[in-house]
Amino acid sequence: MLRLTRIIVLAIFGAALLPAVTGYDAWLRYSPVANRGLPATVVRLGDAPTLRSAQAELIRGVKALFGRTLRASAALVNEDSILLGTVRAVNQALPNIALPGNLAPDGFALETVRRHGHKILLVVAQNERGVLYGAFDLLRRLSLGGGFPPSPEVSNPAAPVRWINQWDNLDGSIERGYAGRSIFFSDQHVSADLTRAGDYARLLASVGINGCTVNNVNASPRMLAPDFLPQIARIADAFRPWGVQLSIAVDFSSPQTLGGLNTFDPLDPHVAKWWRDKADEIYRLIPDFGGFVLKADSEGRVGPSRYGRTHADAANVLAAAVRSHGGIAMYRAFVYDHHMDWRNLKNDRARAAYDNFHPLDGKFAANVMLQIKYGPIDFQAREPVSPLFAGLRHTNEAIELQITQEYTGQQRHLCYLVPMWKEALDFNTGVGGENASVKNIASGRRYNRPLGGFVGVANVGLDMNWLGNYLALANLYGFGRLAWNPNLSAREITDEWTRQTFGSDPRVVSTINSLELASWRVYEGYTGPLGMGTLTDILHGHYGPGIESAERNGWGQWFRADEHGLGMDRTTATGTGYIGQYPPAVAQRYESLTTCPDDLLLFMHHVPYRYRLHSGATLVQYVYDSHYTAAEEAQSFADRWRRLRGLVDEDRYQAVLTQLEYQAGHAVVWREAICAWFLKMSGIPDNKGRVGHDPARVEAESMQLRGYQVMTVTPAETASGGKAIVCKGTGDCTAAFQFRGTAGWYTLDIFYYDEISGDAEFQLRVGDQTVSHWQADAALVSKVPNGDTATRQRITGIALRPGDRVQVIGTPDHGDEAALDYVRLEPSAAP
Ligand code: GCW
Repeated sequence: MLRLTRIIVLAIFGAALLPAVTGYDAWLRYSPVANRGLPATVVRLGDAPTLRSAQAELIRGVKALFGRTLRASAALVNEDSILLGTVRAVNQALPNIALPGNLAPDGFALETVRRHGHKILLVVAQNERGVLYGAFDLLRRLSLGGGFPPSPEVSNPAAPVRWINQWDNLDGSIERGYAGRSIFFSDQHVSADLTRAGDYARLLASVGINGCTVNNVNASPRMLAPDFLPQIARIADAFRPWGVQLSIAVDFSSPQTLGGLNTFDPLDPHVAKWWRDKADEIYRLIPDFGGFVLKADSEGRVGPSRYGRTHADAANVLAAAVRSHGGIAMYRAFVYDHHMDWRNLKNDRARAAYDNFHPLDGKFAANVMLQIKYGPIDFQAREPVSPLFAGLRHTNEAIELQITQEYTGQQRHLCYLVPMWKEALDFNTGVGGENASVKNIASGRRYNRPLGGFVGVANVGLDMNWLGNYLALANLYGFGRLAWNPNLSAREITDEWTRQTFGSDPRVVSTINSLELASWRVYEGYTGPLGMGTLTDILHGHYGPGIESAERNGWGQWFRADEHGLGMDRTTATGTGYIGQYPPAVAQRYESLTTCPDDLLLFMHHVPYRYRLHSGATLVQYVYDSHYTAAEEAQSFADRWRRLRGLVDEDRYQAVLTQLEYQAGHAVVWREAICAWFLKMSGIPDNKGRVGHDPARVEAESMQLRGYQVMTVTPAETASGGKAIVCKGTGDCTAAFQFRGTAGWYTLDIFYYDEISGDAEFQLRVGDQTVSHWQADAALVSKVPNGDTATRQRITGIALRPGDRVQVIGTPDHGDEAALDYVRLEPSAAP
């Protein structure tokens, strides 16, 4: 609600009223730093839109950083200057200067040369887009307190394809988007105002991203409609100054549904012609169009199987249509059967990508790329790398990473994914040779492929800070940096991002860096550790705990728990044989319990609850411990952030604090759900006595209720004791109890449910005094009390005396029934 008000206020009053700091400029804030003695003029050799952007961006950045306005020139001047140009243009202008010979497309060099006694700081690149990247690189150095490098430096991208996918629908919604509506579409049209699209392209260009697919891979055929393409062309126009090539996801049945043909068989010549004509039509409108992205035969999408054709047939017909224009066909390897029989212990969704695509290696055209999710399931908090990376030699590959935090806390939880991506990228696939890492395969280096790349599903939205969470923007930044150079370390990337985004105060930098870097493992620790899957509700929001939703259905995200143990047996000896899809070196490590890493244990093996991990703990005790430790760490995030008060501007300080406090509460919800479930399933108690035993808790259903009714929550483990209370009418309801502890200061944690339907209100009263009042107005993904909506309100510094009457008063609103689970009272030090 708050967000919405803000957007409306901004829309009405325009940019002039922007608060001093929003996330809008993300890491491109250019906060003032000490001047590094730059010359006064910036010369641009040429007229290309990206060159113009490079010059304008340098002027903008330097003005913000140093408070001076560089003079813009379109021709060489006789004074010290910054010179922007391609190798060709610079060679012409300065014929006697030797330029670096090893520049790849989009790569750039920074080099100082002399001309008539003047110093020229060269930003030179193989193509114009590279010059823009060089300008951003220079600005990054300046923002971080550095200067123009003293000796020549060359920077080439790891791979030619560095793309973003947006899962935007034409009605303006975004599949798995957590930051508001689409910046591209509304109401079946391209939005009239595309300022945000241009500003997004600027952010992308600043980290070297050169392509963006603007619509959902679950694509609408309307994308290709003749009246729609000119609208799409407007987005391409907004991208072009930033060198971001537009591409679109297509519906494979388009030749029939849109084109009126009686088939969409990829081998039918009429179909092939339809795609060719369509591509020609697109290129007339968008000469730098990037190509097509296709999700076929997956999750209900139609595909070549309809006609008994292969994925190669499908990919190649699209590729042929765009080939003469220099476009590519990105074919998603996320193909699996979501109606699989769970009773068959040999069935395994993880096998699908390899089983489907490995036999087709070598059958794809030269301008096809297979876009492969990093893991074999679906962006879980922990997965092994997909065996398909090693399973292809004669096919162009791209690795698909997910910036939008679908399964990793949906930007409400801090979960910084760069460390996870680094693990995947650095993983040695076991194919042999020096370049056997996933990053070298995906970038095309291992097998000298013509194409290779990185695709990040970002799903930014109209929210002022793009991803709806200040700290989550590090994922977008980090994706771009890794796509450019996957050899950067997570620490380097984080440090760059933090300092550009929050300034260089060492306390701020070290706190934010360490929160970011710890966050993925913490998230994993309170959700589903040991490779068991995230344990979220996979049938609905993919957000809160929903453990059994993964079992006994066709989706194949099974972890196969029973009263004896859990885990998917994927061994070749007794299991699904998935492990055999890896090259022998890797397969052997996973196949044996002795060498399989604990982090992936349950992904690879089925083991009993009392199985001992390498760490020495039993499986079930590890699950308990991991959840308690990680939930405490999540709480420590909020506590550590609090120490930055006054060091970070108030707006961002408060917004991040609110988010981290919410996360700490939800981490407890996760802990409680998973631990209760494991206790019930295994019957093995926690050896530290915590699980199922919390004397500090007063259950709502045991309070004196006025108006409130007791309900059974599903799944049971998402409410303490399986029950909550709801207020069904329109008036207030009250739940009260008498405090019986010792007199002193207390922290009260109120666990309630914040349903999406309305904005219920709560009051906490002690005696006759209202000590806290809050609204349940977060847009959480469910309408009922469950793991998605369970929320904690922490109220500190309350003095209680024996006999005090403590009351929670709930006011329902539009179907949000002010549901309450329990109140926890924890003695605290005097505030
Ligand atoms: O992760 C799953 C998502 C779907 C998505 C699909 C995919 C766009 O839950 O929403 O569809 O992956 O990647 O195609």
